Amino acid sequence: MSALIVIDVQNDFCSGGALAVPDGDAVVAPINELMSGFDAVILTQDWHPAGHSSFASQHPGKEPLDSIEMPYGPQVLWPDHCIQGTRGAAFHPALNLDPADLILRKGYRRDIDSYSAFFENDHATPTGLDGYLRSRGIDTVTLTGLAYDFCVFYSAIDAARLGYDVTVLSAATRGIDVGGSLAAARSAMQEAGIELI
Ligand code: VGL
Ligand code: ZN
Repeated sequence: MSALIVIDVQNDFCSGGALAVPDGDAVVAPINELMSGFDAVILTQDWHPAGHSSFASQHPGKEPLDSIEMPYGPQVLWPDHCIQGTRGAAFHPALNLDPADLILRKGYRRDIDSYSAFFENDHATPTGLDGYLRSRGIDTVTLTGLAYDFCVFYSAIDAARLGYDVTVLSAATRGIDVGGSLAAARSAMQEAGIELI
């Protein structure tokens, strides 16, 4: 059984958004096309409370894209984005939501970020997605969405670690590229046995 996992196709990651991924809007059309070809369609939604600890605005003297040490490890700081209930946190208006079986929110705890759809950034606190997929008999996942080198990347690595057969559809993702993160993500995924198409 297969699932299409669509990561964070939200206004704040698209053109005009608070954390716009270059050419982010381009993922919407191919994702809409793909949705009918899977046993399950799952959308994730980055969903932060105002004042989230991943926001540079919460750390005096820090700028977006600076990195800091959090109790759970290193954390890149971001502009305020995807605040719960705001237009920026809403899905891209052209994304087809109707085929979605599950919409999974993440990053909703103030003190910890969650790039991966499977675990928060301590790499230990589960989001519940693994249990959902397993109980539906899903063993094969295809990842799309934003951003290639953050939430798509961490989701793909965790999925592979959890034993899923993982494909990342590059044509349906776009990246941010902070300090070589795009190339690093690509090689780490290759090493983890993830199929990159
Ligand atoms: C993301 C940075 C911060 C993502 C989410 O969806 O890749 N990146 N929050
Ligand atoms: Zn975020």
